[in-house]
Amino acid sequence: MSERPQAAETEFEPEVEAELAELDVDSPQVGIVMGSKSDMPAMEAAQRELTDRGIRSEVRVMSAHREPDKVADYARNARLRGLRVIIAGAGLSAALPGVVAAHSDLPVIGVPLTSRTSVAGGLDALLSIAQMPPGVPVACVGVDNPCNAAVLAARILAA
Ligand code: RP5
Repeated sequence: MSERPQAAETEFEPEVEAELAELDVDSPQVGIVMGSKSDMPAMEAAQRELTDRGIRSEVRVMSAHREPDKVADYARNARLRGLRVIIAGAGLSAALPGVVAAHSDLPVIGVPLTSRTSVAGGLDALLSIAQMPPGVPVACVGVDNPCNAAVLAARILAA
């Protein structure tokens, strides 16, 4: 019977190992994305909450409708880059959290936001985020409540 070949363990020079360890230590654990710059004043609260809890995060603006390829690339690479949870805030027909969840198996927390032209006080975004089809889950916090998304992300990381 032939022996199955063993996967070779990758060994790096000590300096490279140290650099890799440092990269790992500094890399963000939570990605905070939002559909527009106009969402920034609201979504900054999520980063503040994570920072207060000692959780590293990164913030990016990308629209599921205006920049679909950028969103797909970000979501597909998120796990490889070391992210463990993604918080996605959007207003109006808020497709961003769902599209991120379609391209990544990381937990996605959606934040429905009100914006200048929201209808029914943000109900448009709330339903767009919460009403995902079976098999593509997005956790959904309350309208304009990015803080709760950060608290939930912290709980997921600690679970
Ligand atoms: C959504 O449309 C964004 O998330 C934002 O909440 C809303 C309005 O965007 P802007 O017209 O201000 O860029 O996609």
